[in-house]
Amino acid sequence: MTLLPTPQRIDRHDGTLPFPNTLAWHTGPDGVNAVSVLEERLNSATRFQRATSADDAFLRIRFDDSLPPEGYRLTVADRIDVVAADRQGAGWAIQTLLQLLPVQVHGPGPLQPEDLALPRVEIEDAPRFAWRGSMLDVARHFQPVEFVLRWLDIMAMHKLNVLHLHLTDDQGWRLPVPGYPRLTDVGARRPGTLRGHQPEPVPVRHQDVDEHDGVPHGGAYTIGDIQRIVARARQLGITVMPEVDMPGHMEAAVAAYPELASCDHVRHPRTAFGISHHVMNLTPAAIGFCETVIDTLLELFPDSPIHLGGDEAPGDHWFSHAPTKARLDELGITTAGAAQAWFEEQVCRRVLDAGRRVVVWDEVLEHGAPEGATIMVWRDAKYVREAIEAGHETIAAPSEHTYFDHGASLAEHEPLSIWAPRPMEDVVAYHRVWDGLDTPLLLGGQFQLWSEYLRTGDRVEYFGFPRGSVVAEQLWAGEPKVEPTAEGLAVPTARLTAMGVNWRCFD
Ligand code: TNX
Repeated sequence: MTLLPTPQRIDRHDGTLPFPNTLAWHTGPDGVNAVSVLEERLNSATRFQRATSADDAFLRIRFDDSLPPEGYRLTVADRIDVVAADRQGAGWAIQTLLQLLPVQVHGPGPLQPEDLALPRVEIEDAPRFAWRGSMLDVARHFQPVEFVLRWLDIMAMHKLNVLHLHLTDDQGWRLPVPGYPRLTDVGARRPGTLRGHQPEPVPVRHQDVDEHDGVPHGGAYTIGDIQRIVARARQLGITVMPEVDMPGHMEAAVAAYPELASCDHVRHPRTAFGISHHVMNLTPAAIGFCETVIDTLLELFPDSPIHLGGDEAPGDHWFSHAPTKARLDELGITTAGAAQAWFEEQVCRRVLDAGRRVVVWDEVLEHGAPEGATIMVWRDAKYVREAIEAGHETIAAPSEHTYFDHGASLAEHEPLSIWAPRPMEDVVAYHRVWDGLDTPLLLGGQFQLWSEYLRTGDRVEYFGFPRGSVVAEQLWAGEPKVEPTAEGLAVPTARLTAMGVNWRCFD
């Protein structure tokens, strides 16, 4: 039995506990979700029933707020006892319980009731980091709501608790915004996609490649879709953090509403990738648009942090776009860096004033990030320490360890992916990022699946796992405890197989 992530402490005792044909459970209102998750997985073998009293229950969940956040104690003796710090802790105890059962409980069933027997154990557990995320880029290639819901199940199995949904980019806008129907119509459909690989960025300043394959690509979520995602995530103990990238990576929005443009290049969402110079303008109307989008995010994603992007926004057009130039002159701003800093101040303030955490990419640090903004580091792990020294809460998502749009190998049978590979050695080394860093400002980290070259859900899974499992392990346990080899990960990958995940086999 390999539990992943590895719990803090596990004591095994002799013997097993068979499951009853009808499982009686007892808990308070905060434990009901956790029971429902267990029931979903086991109901092809066992009936679930609320017990009349705790004494009659086979499964009991109670709460003790002296445990560390998200922590739990799980005892399997003559019955199952869970003591959890909070709702999430109860959910993680259930995920651990599922991992103590045959791997087939992660599949669609049916299960033979007599196969359900638990080893007698006592487990005490809590995560090293409060932020354990994964990022899906549904902007470059759209994924239907069913895929996102399934992804949440895969995350929960790994005790990952933040789904970062990258909802908008140059290539497509997937977020419904009341009053702006063209965003999810014009802005959600591109006429084709770049053939082959994006040309090397340097020294070519202008990376537009207008030629494409002529195969239209599109899709957007409805408000109902978003509500389903948020509700399911909540049931599993996961927060969904939406990202709307601004003021760069906005060609799709500009295509939908040309008044947001800073140049006249954009006719439709971008068909190529790379860094676009066709950023949003900085007129009061454009800032007003961003504020409406932010208000929509605050409403559709209650209690969530809000990610406002801020990466890769070359501002050269701001000085050739007369209305933006006039506004910047008024403000006495003479450089693109200062202009972006001013922009970030406006938009981040909107989120902070609503009492929410606002997250931006590490480029924003360069010209002084707004006070109170959380920095998500991607370019290089060295910025983790820089962000912390500047007093910001920080999330470690460094490309060199956690960008899984880079293939696990560049062997010739592998699918085309973005530039350099990210082999397992680089993933296992992730925890060195926080070596000797003992500060509450480091919230945790996440792995990312940018989807320029990941066109289908199957591809996202292939690039995501098992490297994502190794990140989840480090964020929970603080370091990699399971051997990241075919043997070490045999059981965790068998669980992925049971779920039907298209994970990548070892070389
Ligand atoms: C950089 S990470 C980007 C993304 C790309 C990614 C590809 C970041 C904030 N910007 O737009 O998809 O590289 O690896």
